[in-house]
Amino acid sequence: MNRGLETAARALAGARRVAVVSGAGISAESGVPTFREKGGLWEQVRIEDVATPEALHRNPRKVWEFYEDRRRNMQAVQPNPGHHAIAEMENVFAEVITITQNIDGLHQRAGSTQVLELHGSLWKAHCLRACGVKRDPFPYPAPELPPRCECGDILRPSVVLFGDLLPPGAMERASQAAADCDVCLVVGTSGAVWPAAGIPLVACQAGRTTIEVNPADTEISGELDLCLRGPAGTVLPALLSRTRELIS
Ligand code: BV8
Ligand code: ZN
Repeated sequence: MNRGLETAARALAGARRVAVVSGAGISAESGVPTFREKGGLWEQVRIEDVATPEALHRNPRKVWEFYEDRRRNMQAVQPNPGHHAIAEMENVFAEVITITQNIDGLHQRAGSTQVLELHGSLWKAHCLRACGVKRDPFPYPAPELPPRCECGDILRPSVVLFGDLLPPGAMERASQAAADCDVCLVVGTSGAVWPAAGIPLVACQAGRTTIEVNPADTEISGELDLCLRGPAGTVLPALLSRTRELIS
């Protein structure tokens, strides 16, 4: 047994409340590309061209093509054992809050019910002019690109672009969950994007046990208590099964 995993399982065995902070890495084994690794999304397109409010106003069709491509690719994608292990944790602990930077919806499809989508969702859209129209769900495929709003303007993806504010209250709820948890699991995130990257640090400052699950070092590894170096799809099921052995 990996010593780090045993220590992590012992911490979880004594926990009532778990806060999970996840990033693109948890969806990697489902075949969803990450952003900043070799061959990642930001090597294929420039953030300035497809993932900022300025890009959306300058060339909404180009932004929609980027997001509609990702919605298309998601049609063949399933949650992986990492997502399922997190969903299963809701049956083991009194409270599990899954705070995700991902917009793919895979945590919910795996069965997680307490999911906080910090960066929005590929499956929602709302009026660019903010006439109040929200489309939830906004199913794939979009009827046209960019899709029309009833008010005559266009719809935008309900995704937090670089330079957008996070959804109102999202950071407060996420920070509260990190401060109140017994254990904070940080899975598949490089810790590069703010303010999401600061959430695990709230758990650290509150003296909670923080456990990173990632094959590689990240920008926040040095702040965390335990780093389990491996893919989420292998580490999380092993961690959950060892924790259950210790609890029973
Ligand atoms: C904002 C939606 C107020 C779009 C995304 C300081 C404070 C506040 C803001 C800033 C700041 N400094 C800079 C900023 C601006 C900016 C920012 O953080 N820029 C970064 C790049 C420096 N932040 C913002 O604009 C935020 N808005 O703060 O508003 C404001 C406004 C204006 C000016 C100032 C303040 C909004 C940020 C949200 C942007 N939208 N996503 C989309 O998805 O298309 S962010 C995007 O990056 C995704 O959400 C993604 O999830 C997220 C983080 O990336 P990761 O998930 O970590 O993915 P990454 O590829 O980086 O890493 C993958 C990891 O997985 C790796 O570690 C790898 O080792 C690991 N891995 C791989 N395989 C596996 C694995 N792990 C486990 N298992 C495996 N099998
Ligand atoms: Zn409208």
